[in-house]
Amino acid sequence: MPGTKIGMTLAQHVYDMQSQHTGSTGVLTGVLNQIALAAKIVSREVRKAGLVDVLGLTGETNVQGENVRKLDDYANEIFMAAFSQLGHFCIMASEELVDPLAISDGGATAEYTIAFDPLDGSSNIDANVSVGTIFAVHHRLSDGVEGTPEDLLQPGRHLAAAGYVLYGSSTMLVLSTGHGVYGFTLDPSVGEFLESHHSIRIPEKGKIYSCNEGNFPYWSEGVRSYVKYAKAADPESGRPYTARYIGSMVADIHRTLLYGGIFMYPADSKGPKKPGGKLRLLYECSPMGYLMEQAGGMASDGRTPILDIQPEQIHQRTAFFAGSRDNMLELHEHIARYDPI
Ligand code: FDP
Repeated sequence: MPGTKIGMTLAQHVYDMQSQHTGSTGVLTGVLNQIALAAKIVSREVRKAGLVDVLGLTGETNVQGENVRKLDDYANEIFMAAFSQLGHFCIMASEELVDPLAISDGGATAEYTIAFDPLDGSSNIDANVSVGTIFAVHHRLSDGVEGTPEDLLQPGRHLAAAGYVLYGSSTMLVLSTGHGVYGFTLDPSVGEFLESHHSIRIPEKGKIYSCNEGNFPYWSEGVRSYVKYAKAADPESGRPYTARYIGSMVADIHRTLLYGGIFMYPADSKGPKKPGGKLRLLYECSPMGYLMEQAGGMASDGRTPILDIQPEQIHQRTAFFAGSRDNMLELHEHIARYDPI
């Protein structure tokens, strides 16, 4: 009917992007369909978490007499099952697995690797705060039947695709295949992710700083100096900035992408176990850094672009800063001035 518009589905978007930019359409479309399917299943469970008693009760039995599991275990199982099928991936790494899992089903023709955090921010879930899934897809390097850890240990600069699913007031999948950042909202009535955010661009400068300021005494001089600057009154330059911190990375990054500003999880001297920061390079910072750059923003560890860091371990942690270009440059200035190398 003339004038009637129906949304662009995620599958159609990936197909179009691939045919426009690479001339080949099949495999990455299949990969992202698989991610979307798993996201829909996890979204369904997240939505009924409070009702069916799946919150934080590993090993217990619910009223139906079924075994109940923590939602992050469940999400991990669903995404692993999705990634094992179809023969696209030769190896996967999950926040929930100590070691990567090599996959032989696709043999030498499995083109991709995937690193993911199945349910990031899960410490928030019992309070009904938004959580998310983060994923990072690389082309494989090896050519054997199974992938190797080296296939996973690639810098973010080489990503083939990355994104996150935010289980918030609606479920959204935000994605880049290297040609901008696009957002898709799940329409539960038709069971499809429909394009809702066309070519997301982060504002060049934002007024929000986002960090766990309870760690202030444990940060470096440069980071402390920047946070003092962010909240100092200087109406001419639009300060003080506003503070917002959800404590759930996917939700904080999503807000930062849309509204601008800066998200920070600096290294701190609080826990000797995590001297380099809390967040994980491979399946948290690298994919989020990729989205930031693709949206016109920046992401770094305070000096080096996150996408240029060569990962050495699967669960490696890093300091992480991401956001609007101007805010990131301000931060870098403070770090360069006050923190000796
Ligand atoms: P969580 O521990 O709840 O899983 O990556 C872990 C993460 O959440 C991020 O989602 C979040 O940004 C950060 O940790 C919050 O850490 P703090 O509680 O130390 O602020």
